[in-house]
Amino acid sequence: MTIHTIHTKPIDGQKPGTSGLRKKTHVFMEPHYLENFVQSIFDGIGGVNGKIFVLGGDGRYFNDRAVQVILRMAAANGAKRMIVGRDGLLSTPAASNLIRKRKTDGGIVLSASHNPGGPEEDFGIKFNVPNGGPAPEAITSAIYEASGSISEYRIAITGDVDISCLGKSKLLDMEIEVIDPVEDYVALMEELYDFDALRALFANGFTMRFDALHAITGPYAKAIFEDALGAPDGTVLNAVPLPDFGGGHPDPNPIWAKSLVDEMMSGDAPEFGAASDGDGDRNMILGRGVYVTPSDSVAVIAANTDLVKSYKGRVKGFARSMPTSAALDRVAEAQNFDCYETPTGWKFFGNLLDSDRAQICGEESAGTGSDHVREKDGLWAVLFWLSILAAKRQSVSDVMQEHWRKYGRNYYSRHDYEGIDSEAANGLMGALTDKLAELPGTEYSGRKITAADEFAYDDPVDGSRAESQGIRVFFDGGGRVVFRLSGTGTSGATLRVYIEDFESDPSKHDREPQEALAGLIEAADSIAEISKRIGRNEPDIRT
Ligand code: G16
Repeated sequence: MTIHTIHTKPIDGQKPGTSGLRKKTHVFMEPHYLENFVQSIFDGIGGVNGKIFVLGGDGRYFNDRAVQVILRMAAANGAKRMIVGRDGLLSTPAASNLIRKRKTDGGIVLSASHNPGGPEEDFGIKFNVPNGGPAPEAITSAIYEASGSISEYRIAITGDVDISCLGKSKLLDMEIEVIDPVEDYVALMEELYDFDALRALFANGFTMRFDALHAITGPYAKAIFEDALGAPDGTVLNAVPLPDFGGGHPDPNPIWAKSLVDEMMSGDAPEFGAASDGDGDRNMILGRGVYVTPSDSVAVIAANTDLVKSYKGRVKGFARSMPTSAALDRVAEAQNFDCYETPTGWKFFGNLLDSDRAQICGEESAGTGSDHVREKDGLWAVLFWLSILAAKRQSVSDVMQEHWRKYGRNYYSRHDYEGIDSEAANGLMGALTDKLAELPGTEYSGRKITAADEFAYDDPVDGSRAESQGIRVFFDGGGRVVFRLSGTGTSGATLRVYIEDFESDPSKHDREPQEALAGLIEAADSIAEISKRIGRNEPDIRT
């Protein structure tokens, strides 16, 4: 076996976005593309000589090939050990857990999350740091810089490594340890939650559906809900991970998990429904006849931490991304806790969790999590909800009504305009930025604007500043509209418009969100000239 040093040239566009580098799969499969980026990760973190890493992905098309390349490159670059999920599989939260538990120097996670998979669809790769979380901006910038000056990469010339069986083997001097991708994660969940109480819930006939959308959480969900907690076979749907996720988008929202939503809205719906995404870090929560927005979900979790043994009495702070609704802030205020507002991207929670300033975090983009790992965690959120339902002995709908009665309701919706022309999208954001100063005091759809700004974040722990993180427009009465461009798409641009309004009167808590928000939706269109600038009258997705 020999080490080859391959001469290469920088490839444009290897700039990590909101969560790692995401491109069309065929782009990753072009000569040197993956290799250049992997070597840039290695160089950007100061080399891998003598270091230990976790490696795995969500099983999407090209996962198997990429794992082999990364193993051969890690060995050629002098890594000491790679801890790999069997068959190259690991959910994102499971990888985060392993990085922390095994005290490694970080990990490489292969996923494009909720984006579809397949030769014509998306692939992605991200580096997680030793705390288990996504690399912060300073590191992603160093990786990007390395990609801009790369002239060679090192790779071992050898056949494929067998990673289909548990155990240890060697590649050059590097040890490869193949582990069960599910085991450590299930053990962590058992530490956090009262599995006896959850078993009793199912033993009493509680009904649930979990849709794994043919993505990575299938085996994890089977092991937890059906094997460990005794839920009947068939509780977990679409449990077999497929390289193309069965042709769908592994995105747990009312569009891509429509059949689950339809079942939950039907007459004989189970009591609880949930879904997760491609790599297992996102979640969707449903009850019989009710969809819980991610912003409400994290608020309900935050309000009920004392119902879960591992959180009782030790939670003192929350964090949410800026576009997430202020429902979480209301819980924090009532409990006299801190609530941090960060830019979009789980990486911004890392310092807050590490410094124990926040213990529960959430994002409107279906991400909820805590300090148990440093990624958002879909199944963790589902188990938290199950624990709430088991303790309160209430339906999801009753939990929500009670929560809104106590804290008020933040009506919320996100409108996505996908695949739009990048120039038009940048033009829209630029024009909005230019008119920020003149917005306060003006009225749109009968609502007065009280403030408008471009969001920037100063990290209270390391003092770093993140600028240009989206435009916020505030209205009287607690209304808000936020505009930003997605950092996870792979074709054109995606404009996200986040609309929120506060209602304290319980007699008005039963409205349909699109209807409750109609005035602000109209205002958002006028302020940003959406239809005029991008030529669309309707968003592609409303969550
Ligand atoms: C990633 C990040 C999240 C972020 C989401 C949406 O999620 O980890 O923190 O909220 O993207 O980002 P954007 O609005 O820029 O598309 P995931 O699940 O895709 O890794």
